[in-house]
Amino acid sequence: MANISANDWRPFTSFTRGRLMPQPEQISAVAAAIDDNPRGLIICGPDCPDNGFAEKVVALARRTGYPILADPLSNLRHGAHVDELVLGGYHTWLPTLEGLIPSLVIRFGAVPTSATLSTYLETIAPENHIHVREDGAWADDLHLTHTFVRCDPAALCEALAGHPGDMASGRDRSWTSLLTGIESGMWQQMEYELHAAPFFDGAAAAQLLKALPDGSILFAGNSMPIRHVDTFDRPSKRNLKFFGNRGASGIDGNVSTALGLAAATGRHVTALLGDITFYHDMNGLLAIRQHELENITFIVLNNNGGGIFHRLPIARHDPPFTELFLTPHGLTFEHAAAMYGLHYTAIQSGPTAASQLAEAIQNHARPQLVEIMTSNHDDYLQMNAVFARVRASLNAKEPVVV
Ligand SMILES: Cc1ncc(C[n+]2csc(CCOP(=O)(O)OP(=O)(O)O)c2C)c(N)n1
Repeated sequence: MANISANDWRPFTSFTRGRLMPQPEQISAVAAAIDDNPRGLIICGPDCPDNGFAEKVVALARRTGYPILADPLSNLRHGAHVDELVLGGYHTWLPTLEGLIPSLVIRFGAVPTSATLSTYLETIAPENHIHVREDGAWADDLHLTHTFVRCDPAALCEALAGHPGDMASGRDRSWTSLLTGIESGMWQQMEYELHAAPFFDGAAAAQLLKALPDGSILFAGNSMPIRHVDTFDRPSKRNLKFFGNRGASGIDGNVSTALGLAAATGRHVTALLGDITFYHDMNGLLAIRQHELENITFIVLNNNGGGIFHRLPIARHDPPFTELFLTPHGLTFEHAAAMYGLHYTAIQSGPTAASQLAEAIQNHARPQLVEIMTSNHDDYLQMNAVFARVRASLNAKEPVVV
């Protein structure tokens, strides 16, 4: 253990926590479930542990042939551990999987970001649903869990990956290759569709994800940014860490959280935020001067309101939709950038927007604010159109075979 008292400063009270190691009977129970279920799925939600878990859960996936659906906030989508079993495109392709059902789901972490994934799980209600968490916190609002295993997930995965049982021999290779095939076909098609579509918020997120500097951190704000990241972030071997405030307090404090990450880690942080989220916590920008932060880039998708609300039934009732839900403000943030000492770039939607964004991320002085002017309604329409086209193409290429 580190010599806590040798630090220059220390908290009033220090806490240390040991690991809750899996017991032999816990390991054998999960191993037996794997033995009995050749068609399985591993789901890693937000807040998976950062103690070697990524490598160990991938080893378990290789051993069992169970693909991993990795939430962007699980921090499994990027890193040296990533291989073809780490899937990130499921929000788009899951609805095309009609008729194919895994009989075992092993879940780690908190409730996944993707509503499509939740709907899928609710619809198929897998016969065996195991949830593993060390802190014991319930994170299954659908109440599908049959077995809750309370222990260190990394230690459990390690024990299972090296288990002497029969786990590998019964695996359903056609299930594994079906999912990995749909995943790679989906990304190919998505690339094509984004290229063909006019620029919109989702396309900005996709462009940003490709341009993130290696070794950096992305903070994805609540509302649509984290959902766009979930949709457009393709797993890779790049060294990236993602953070978000899901389940904390909505759009509160997102600017401050991103700045806290920059101050605490010293790594470059890119914060992708909606305009209302940015505006709501704009006072937090003072921390840039107070802590002399240079390692921060804010990318604000200024679609003039809360675009997420187009996805709710209230959108069909205007008034009061525009005034009370969408809340357009007509502001731009150039003066706020000047006030808090941020380098400022404005990008208008259009054919050159994607390249301007890539340029701004790579080349401009920091701290900086890049404001992208988009339309909340166009984002809604384009997202629906892109989903429909990609899913139609997957259905056409991948006839559903059980
Ligand atoms: C503190 C707080 N107040 C209100 C809300 C309700 N709320 C959810 S999303 C949202 C609008 C966010 O708009 P924006 O940041 O522009 O993102 P977009 O929806 O356009 O992606 C609001 C007000 C919330 N989540 N948290």
